[in-house]
Amino acid sequence: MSVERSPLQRARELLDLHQLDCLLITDPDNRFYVSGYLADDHGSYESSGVLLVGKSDAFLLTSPNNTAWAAEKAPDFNVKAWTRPWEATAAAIIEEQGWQSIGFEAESMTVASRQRLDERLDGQTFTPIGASLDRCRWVKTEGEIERIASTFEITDAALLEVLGRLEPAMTERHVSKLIAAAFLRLGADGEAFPTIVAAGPNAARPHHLAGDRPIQEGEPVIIDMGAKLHGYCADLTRTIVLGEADERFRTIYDTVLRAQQAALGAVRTGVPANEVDEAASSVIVDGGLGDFIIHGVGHGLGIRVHDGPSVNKRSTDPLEARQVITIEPGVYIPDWGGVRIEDVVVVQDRGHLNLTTAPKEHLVIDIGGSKR
Ligand SMILES: [Mn+2]
Repeated sequence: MSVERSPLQRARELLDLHQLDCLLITDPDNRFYVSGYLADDHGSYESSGVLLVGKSDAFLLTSPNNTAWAAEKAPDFNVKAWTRPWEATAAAIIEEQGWQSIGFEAESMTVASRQRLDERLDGQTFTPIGASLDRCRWVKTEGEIERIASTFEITDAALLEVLGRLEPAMTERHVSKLIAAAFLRLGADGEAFPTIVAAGPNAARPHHLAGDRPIQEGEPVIIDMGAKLHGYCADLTRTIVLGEADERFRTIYDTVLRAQQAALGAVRTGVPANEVDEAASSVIVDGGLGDFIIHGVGHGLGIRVHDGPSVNKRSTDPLEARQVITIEPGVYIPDWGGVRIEDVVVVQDRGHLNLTTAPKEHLVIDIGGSKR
């Protein structure tokens, strides 16, 4: 039986690795990951909390309004109400604990925060820890995998529900709003990102924002959606056609689907991520569509919808067990549209566990009575 290390234990391992006395955690996603305290931050100028993690003591600093809530969510932390600015409270704790070498997150610590700490401290060294804490998030605990799986139950059910209600001439935005409403009805906290509904030529842009275009029969429609629940994201893409799909769509769809199956088949512990990308892209290249690949096959997913590891031709890092990654090959043809098919899998020693259950074969939606 393997003993799973908690996020807090993993954060503490970084103290030894970087020879630090404490970590000052300012990134909101890492704060949630390490402490369990999930709160909305309104921007780098208005944090909802920061962590100070030492070898034996760990502190969560937050506004006096939030301390009771934070203490409930972060039982391993000594929760302290901050006095503004929070750097004054952080500096006082650092002094009190006698911490000399402090690791910080350069991506989220503002220059102003850094200066305010400097003004209040004397002689301590501050060392950026790079992405080392972000990287801890790449490999999930069993509890995290369960939470991600529940976001997929909602996401997959919402897709099926909305596909059953699609009609020609509905706008992209209308469909996007139906999906958001279905998420809430099914118990999600909200959307992990604004749902992409890209019809016809708009489907040639991977991150098209749902707009006013009415969906027309026979054109490709990319729907990219994900519920958010308890701080974790889902990410699901399907490409559908309302009414009848023509030969061109069927050929392209079939190629992308075979590419996805090849990539899924390549996933397992120890395989360099770029080999998974290559498994998909070689199928697309063989199908004569190589010029229309514009992104890597996948990315990590969890607290952030786009997280590590990247799964593209530049990422040579071997996949690790319990990483959660998307497998989403796509082709994008200007003026015509595109096809993308996305599932999310847990990397396992002998393959993968697919968290996505939404169908992906024959996604041509019969429009029944409304079809002329
Ligand atoms: Mn994705």
